[in-house]
Amino acid sequence: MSTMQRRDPRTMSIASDAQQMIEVARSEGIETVWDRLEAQQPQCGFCVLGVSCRNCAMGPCRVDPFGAGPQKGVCGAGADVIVARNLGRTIAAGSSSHSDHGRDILEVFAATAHGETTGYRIQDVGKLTRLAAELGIPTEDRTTTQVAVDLADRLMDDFGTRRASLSFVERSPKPRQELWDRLGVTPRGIDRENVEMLHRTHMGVDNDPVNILLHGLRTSLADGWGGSMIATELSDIMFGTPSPVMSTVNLGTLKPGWVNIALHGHNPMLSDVIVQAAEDPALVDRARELGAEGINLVGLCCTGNELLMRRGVPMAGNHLMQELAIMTGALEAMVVDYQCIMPSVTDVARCYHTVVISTADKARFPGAVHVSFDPGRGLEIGRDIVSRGVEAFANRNPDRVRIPDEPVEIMAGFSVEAILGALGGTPAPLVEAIADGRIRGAVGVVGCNNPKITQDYGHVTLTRRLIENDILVLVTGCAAVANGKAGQMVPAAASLAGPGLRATCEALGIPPVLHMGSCVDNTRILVLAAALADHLGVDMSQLPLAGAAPEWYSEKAVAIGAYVVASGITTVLGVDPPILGSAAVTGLLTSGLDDVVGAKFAVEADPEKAAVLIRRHIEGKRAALGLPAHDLDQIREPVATA
Ligand code: BF8
Ligand code: SF4
Repeated sequence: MSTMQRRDPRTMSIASDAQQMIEVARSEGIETVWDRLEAQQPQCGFCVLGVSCRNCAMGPCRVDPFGAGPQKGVCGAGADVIVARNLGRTIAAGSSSHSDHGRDILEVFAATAHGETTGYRIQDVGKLTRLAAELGIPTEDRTTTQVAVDLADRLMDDFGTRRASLSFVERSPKPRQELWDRLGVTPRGIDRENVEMLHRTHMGVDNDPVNILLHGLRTSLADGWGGSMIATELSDIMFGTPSPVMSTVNLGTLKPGWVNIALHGHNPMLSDVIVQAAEDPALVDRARELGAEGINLVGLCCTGNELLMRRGVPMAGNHLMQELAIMTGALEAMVVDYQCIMPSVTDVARCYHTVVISTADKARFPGAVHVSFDPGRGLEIGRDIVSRGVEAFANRNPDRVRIPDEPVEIMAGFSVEAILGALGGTPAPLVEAIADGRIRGAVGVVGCNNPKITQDYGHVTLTRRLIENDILVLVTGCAAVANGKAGQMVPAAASLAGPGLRATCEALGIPPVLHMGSCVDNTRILVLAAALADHLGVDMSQLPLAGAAPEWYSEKAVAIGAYVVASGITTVLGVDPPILGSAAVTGLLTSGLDDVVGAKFAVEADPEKAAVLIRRHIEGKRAALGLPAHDLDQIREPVATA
């Protein structure tokens, strides 16, 4: 029996649905992500520190961090250059993923504007008009179609090389724009910055680690104020701007007698038409004919967040739940688009009746059925996919159905529009609550699950400590799902918050932890921060704000962390980034950057300690703004009780 087999599931996840399903995986002999992490031990020490390089065929090379072995790669690159280049490429990969997702949405938006799609329409005409006006596109006496065509054209330009600065950069506070200009990091073209990063990190191009890292900031800004922001804004226009909605979360959202279809990945484009298709009476009748009570759609990962935010579709789980969801034996189909979908899902599905249906031509999964997405036949394809899920119900083995737990309630749908709406149309009440100290500040707790951290422990613990101390928490991605499962995202959870935050939440009927969406929707947090800064006439770096990614794993999370810091918001990571092999890069990111962009990274694996660090940071920012601030010495971790 491996150590993994002996390991207590409570050390693997704090979520009871996961713990139960880990036991099921063991009893059935099915491999999970935790088993594979164990099989990889010990992981390569050079890679952990970021000092290995395979950028060319003179290598691969590695630098000995202890000084005994080689200190340079074959080309002469030392640890600082290698670490900076690797980090630069990681940022480019993350930014590219978000931005290519944004481009896919933009292309469907453009095709919809030209009347070339089925199943899509412009749902939020008000937002379309506001956005067009913001970008200087004439709206008066023009049809929705004309405005949409111009908006699509304008945003297409943001991807290329024709502009000096991305459209949405102007949404950031003026002092921040000036700073970016001075530093030469104003993003120009979304694709351009990513391509330039790949160029700079080719052997023998940019050999100055600081110069590479500055371009890393520019690359990430092209994601945060570019590709991701386009994804969010156009998704709102096409699928509706989220407003508060109640739903449920965890594997208990799967229903025993129903056809269950999970929508997994990141892009709402196809999943939105699947939601429409699942209401088709002919498909519902067919499900009943096969003995099911109906068709139940659930979400996984960020496609799930998109559907939860806009349509209240229940959320089955976050990143580490994707294999376990299949093991319930109650999942007829897992429909995947792209990003964060483990290649292992088809292996697990092979042990059950679950059909994995891939839909993006750029993301194929051997072992899956591929239904190529074509927005021109959106509804037809949506029906085809749902129908495959319905037919799979006939193959279900009821004896293998094990759905753990009852679902937990969650409130989602906090777009910036919804938050400002709840505040009466202006950030003033929130600014006042922060100014008088009822709310100390706000923290974006975002990012993934990572099997190196007990699942959800980082998110839930950090969030709890922050709200207990009157800090409003804004969540996206898998962090949001973790908090939802823990019951921290319903209005009644205000009772968990400190007195000031509690009173504010009770007055507004909102939870102390606000679900702002998927990972591309971290841009909503940027927009909110910019609104607060503009209201106060300061830069974002002066606000009592912080970011945290307690359980991050993905390249996208690195891009997010970089643009959040480049925007002036200090960010705490719960998992070591592979940079520690370079003292220069580590020093710059965790200290030197503060003097450059007014924010920096910190790494703290223990969420109790991370909470202390963040509270001190927030009180420091309050004091600097002349707001009432707590004495930093009073901020300590709770003493552990045995
Ligand atoms: O984009 S939080 S594990 S699902 S990368 Fe992936 Fe991370 Fe989850 Fe959403 Ni974001
Ligand atoms: Fe080695 Fe330099 Fe090639 Fe990297 S770029 S693999 S350090 S020779």
